Amino acid sequence: MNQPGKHIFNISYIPVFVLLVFLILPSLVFSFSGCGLYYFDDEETSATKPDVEYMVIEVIDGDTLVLLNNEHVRLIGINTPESERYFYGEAKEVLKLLVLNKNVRLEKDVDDRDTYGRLLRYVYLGNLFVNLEMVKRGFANVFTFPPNVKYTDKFIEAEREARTNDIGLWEKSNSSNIEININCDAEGDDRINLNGEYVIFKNNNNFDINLGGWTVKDLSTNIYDFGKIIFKSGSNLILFSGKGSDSENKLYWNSTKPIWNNDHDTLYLRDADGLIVQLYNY
Ligand SMILES: [Ca+2]
Ligand SMILES: [Ca+2]
Ligand SMILES: [Ca+2]
Repeated sequence: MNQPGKHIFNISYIPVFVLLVFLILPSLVFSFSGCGLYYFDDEETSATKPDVEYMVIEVIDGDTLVLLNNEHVRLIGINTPESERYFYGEAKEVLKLLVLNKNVRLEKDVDDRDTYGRLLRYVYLGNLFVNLEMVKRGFANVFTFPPNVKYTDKFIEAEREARTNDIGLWEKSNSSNIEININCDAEGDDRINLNGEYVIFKNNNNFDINLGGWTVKDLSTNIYDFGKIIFKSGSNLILFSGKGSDSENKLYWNSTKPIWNNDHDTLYLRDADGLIVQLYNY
């Protein structure tokens, strides 16, 4: 039974077997499937395969969650308020209600992960498209992460509807009569001439406003907090993007980079309760 010769014979075939299983078979799958890239991609993202459900064990904020396998997932195409901002808590609660302790499916666009190592995904609960639902309910605004733009049109349409209905983030302030003009393209290089970028606000309300707690935000995540200054009825106020010392009618963002994109951007002006005063699109 234990003939040494046979034993040696068997061992000598192990490398051939290994070669067959680990090199030849996968390459056959690779070439017959006709989607070699997808094959490798799937290996990379073994944490999230299409049509597999993943349990959500934690919701970090309105657009980030954690799976049972400890992967952090950033919901793409949308953005919800950061902590200590209005509607941060509400947005987080809504996402919790939707997905916490439930099984979700994930869909990738172009990029697999962001620079923080989070998976960039569209999230589905059954047939419910969660990213879109957050926008529909007015707790997220559209935020594209190029080249991940597969559903941008859907998100824009949903945001338009939420805005029209004044829900969530789009609830309107009583002091909405503020006129806005933006000089988005500074003379020369915007990155050098930061104060060549500015916004002019005009208070067309027939009352003065204490701007304490008011904010200006762009389409990205830049936010400016107004101090407790009085914005007189009928007067103008200029907000420059760069550095400087505030005076009665001139305020400085003190940003180190340009705020107002030259091609297109959106300015959200919110009052101390976080309600929308004015939304300026260009
Ligand atoms: Ca310029
Ligand atoms: Ca600019
Ligand atoms: Ca911007």
